[in-house]
Amino acid sequence: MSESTIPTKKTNRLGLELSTYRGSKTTLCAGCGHNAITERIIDAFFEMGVDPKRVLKLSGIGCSSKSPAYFLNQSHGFNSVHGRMPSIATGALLANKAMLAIGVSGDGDTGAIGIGQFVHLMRRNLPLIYIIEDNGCYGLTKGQFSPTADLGSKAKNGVVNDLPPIDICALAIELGASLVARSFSGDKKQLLSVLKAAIAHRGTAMIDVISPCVTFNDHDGSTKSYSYVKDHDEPLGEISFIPYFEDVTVEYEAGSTTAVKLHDGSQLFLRKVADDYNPADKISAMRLLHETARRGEFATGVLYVEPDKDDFIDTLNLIDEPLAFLPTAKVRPPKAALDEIMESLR
Ligand SMILES: Cc1ncc(C[n+]2csc(CCOP(=O)(O)OP(=O)(O)O)c2C)c(N)n1
Ligand code: SF4
Ligand SMILES: [Mg+2]
Repeated sequence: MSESTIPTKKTNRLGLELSTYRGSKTTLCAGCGHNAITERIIDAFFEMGVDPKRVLKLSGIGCSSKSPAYFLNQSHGFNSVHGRMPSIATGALLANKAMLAIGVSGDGDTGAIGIGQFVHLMRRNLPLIYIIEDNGCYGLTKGQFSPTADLGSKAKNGVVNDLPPIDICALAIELGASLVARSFSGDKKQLLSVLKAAIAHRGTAMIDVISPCVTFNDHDGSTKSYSYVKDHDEPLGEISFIPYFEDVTVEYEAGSTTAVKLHDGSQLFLRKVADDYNPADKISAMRLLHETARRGEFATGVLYVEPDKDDFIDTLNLIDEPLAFLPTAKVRPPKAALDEIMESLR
């Protein structure tokens, strides 16, 4: 299992140790990409100094969906039904908009049984970090192809996948998610920066993390194996992230770096991105995804970001106080108020 790179006794800006951000011991296979993602989530929440009691962890069903048990064990959690995490997240955030919500799903949980809920989640831009631990197969049920498996990719038993994949990032960009990224569980530095940007963002941060399944999908002929992904990873540019609470002035060469100011004031710097790439432009992002996919490559990094887009909670124009804390007298209108509404409908 990939270990955290942070010395254990160090404390963050809340005075909390890294151990506060850990969860139960993993029960996933040794070497599973999902374990490395868990470690980066722990590091990201620790380094951003997020209060674990303010965090809500959600998931569906699958090996990936077990992951929230392995991080932030002081946070609230809801391991939901297969493919139905988006509606649980929507309800929870409507009830308490002060929570910072992180959902972990799988390529099967999202792209197969959950695709209907996923597309409406993306359209709504709910303020949620949505991570897909993408191994191109249903790991928990012994490695069948999932909808992100590439055409022509081979299963361990030699069966060839004869269906084209869904590009989850392209779908999320098209539908309205306001931060869309792809990363690789084996790229610690990039994944950590992407996760911190997602914590700083307000809106749906959809992160597709290629996460090899060592037990069922790590052989020759698989396009989601460690060796294939290492050889075909095309990072969009180097990413650095400066949180709002660190007053660091970064010097960068104009023209070679794109700077993005996120919702909480944190800054994201994308270095050495191609001149014609604009992460605020959907067409740039879609072109990149199509061109790299045609070459059999994975474009990784922050592909698209729209920091100021209204999220679902903003569009509902809710009162400031989270609904969950309102007294009954406020959430249950008296009979007279209901009668008045009924009368107005006559
Ligand atoms: C309603 C329902 N249908 C089918 C299943 C069986 N099932 C459990 S996990 C899973 C797929 C998981 O794949 P993925 O989301 O990619 O997660 P992974 O295990 O690969 O991380 C399936 C089909 C189920 N639990 N519930
Ligand atoms: S079966 Fe695959 S996805 Fe599931 S824990 Fe093992 S390596 Fe990970
Ligand atoms: Mg999977």
